Amino acid sequence: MINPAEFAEGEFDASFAKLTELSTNSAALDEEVMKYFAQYDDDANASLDRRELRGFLNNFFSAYHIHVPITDEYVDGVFRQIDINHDNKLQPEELKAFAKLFIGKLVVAFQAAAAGQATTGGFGGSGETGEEEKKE
Ligand SMILES: [Ca+2]
Ligand SMILES: [Ca+2]
Repeated sequence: MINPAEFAEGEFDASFAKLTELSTNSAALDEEVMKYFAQYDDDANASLDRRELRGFLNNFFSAYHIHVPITDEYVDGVFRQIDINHDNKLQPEELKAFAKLFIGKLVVAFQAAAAGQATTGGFGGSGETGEEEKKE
């Protein structure tokens, strides 16, 4: 999922360091999430819909060279995972809560990549091997 060889020189370490910092500093993570939130909330209604979430995922995954095909099913799976109160919109608080879990997984994936191991993902949604992730 994460291949250090695809990163420019120093980029992998910089990304890894940034993610590690965000995973241990929740104030910094909240701030980062809000920055993204404002950026991708196109219609400025203080919530993200599926289209806006897709824009965010596209950008974020390419920034970190994360190879997950962002299909409609994937976006929908991630969306439903984040939408805790099931109002079909993503509020900043929901995205913050999700970001904490997500960053934790990313750090693990980066650690594995740094150690030269392949990981089998588990980034939520229904992509990849995520089929057995709790489904109701
Ligand atoms: Ca919106
Ligand atoms: Ca919601």
